[in-house]
Amino acid sequence: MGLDLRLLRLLLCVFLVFIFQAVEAKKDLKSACSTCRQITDNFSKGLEKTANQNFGGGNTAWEERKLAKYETSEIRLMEIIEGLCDSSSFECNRMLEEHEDHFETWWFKRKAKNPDLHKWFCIETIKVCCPKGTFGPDCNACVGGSERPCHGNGQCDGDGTRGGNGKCSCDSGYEGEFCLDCRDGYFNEEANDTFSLCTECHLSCKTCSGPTHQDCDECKDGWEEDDNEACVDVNECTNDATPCKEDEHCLNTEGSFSCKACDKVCSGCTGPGPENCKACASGYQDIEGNCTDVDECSQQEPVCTKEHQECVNTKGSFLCIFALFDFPGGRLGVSMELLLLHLKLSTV
Ligand SMILES: *[C@@H]1O[C@H](CO)[C@@H](O)[C@H](O)[C@H]1NC(C)=O
Ligand SMILES: *[C@@H]1O[C@H](CO)[C@@H](O)[C@H](O)[C@H]1NC(C)=O
Ligand SMILES: *[C@@H]1O[C@H](CO)[C@@H](O)[C@H](O)[C@H]1NC(C)=O
Ligand SMILES: [Ca+2]
Repeated sequence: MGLDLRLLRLLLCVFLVFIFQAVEAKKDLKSACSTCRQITDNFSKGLEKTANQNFGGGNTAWEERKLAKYETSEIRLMEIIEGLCDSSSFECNRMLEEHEDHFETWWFKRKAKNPDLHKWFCIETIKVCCPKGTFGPDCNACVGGSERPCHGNGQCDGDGTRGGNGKCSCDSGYEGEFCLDCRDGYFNEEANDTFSLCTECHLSCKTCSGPTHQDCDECKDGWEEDDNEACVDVNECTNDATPCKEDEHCLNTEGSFSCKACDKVCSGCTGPGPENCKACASGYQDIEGNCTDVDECSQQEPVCTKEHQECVNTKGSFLCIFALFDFPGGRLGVSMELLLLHLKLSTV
């Protein structure tokens, strides 16, 4: 029993490692192709950069006679190769080192017949890439065919590389193995066996068969069908049971609603500002429909009762402060006013 179990575990481990390596290898094949493409792209850039160049130095005439023309010279090739890889790009330098002789072969022997370096080098010679629209070790056609992979509505996994599985990941709005179906929230504007155009529904529809709010099959949350079977906004704010908290008022929006804080003079409100209070917050009183600050300091009953205390009215409240400003020369009225000013600035 114990031995069987151990064997089973070992097999499982081997299996997992195998799978892991397979996955890694597939990823490697994709990135190898992308490295190769960068190299050949940089080769084209190098060709452009050196297009109008000559042999350096003053003795050009002599050198031109002595050596091959610069255009097809080894010197030009070396100059181009030097600029292919960034020194920090490990993958690039490794690939270049491994295959540098291929560049010489192409430069001196194959260029005329195979002017497309990417095709000759990456696809046909070192076999890390595939032609566009194909994928995998044998460059098989992507799902939907190599002409229009995924019927033009998605990305074929591994497209143009020796990796991937050729399956589609569809663009937004499309779904299905072939990216011909429309996702919820989109409708088919045009379709045949090989072509599909999905367009977004009206924002009120969850699903639809056309572009307007009358073409919805089902309304989105926050919308409801009216008498004409069109989806219209639900006004959440007319409901008796308001969806907002007590110190908030409800604001209806298209497809939704929001809750906004009441003005600070209100205790509950039906809208913004001090004019929509249901009742006044404490420290405020209703004066002809407006919630107005109560001046506690001018009430008959004094609110600050300790010795040397002065009452200072604030919006919605009041303060009792010690006013010990009795100097030998008398009270400092100016200082008191400054103090009040300061208090107002910091409490309003
Ligand atoms: C291609 O050349 C550019 C500029 O010389 C460089 O920044 C880039 O890293 C090169 N590509 C690679 C893969 O090294
Ligand atoms: C499908 O529709 C597209 C776009 O209208 C058209 O180009 C294509 O020829 C059609 N294919 C078939 C098989 O009808
Ligand atoms: C209520 O307050 C507003 C803003 O301060 C003011 O314009 C309005 O005249 C006031 N209404 C009454 C009835 O006092
Ligand atoms: Ca609404």
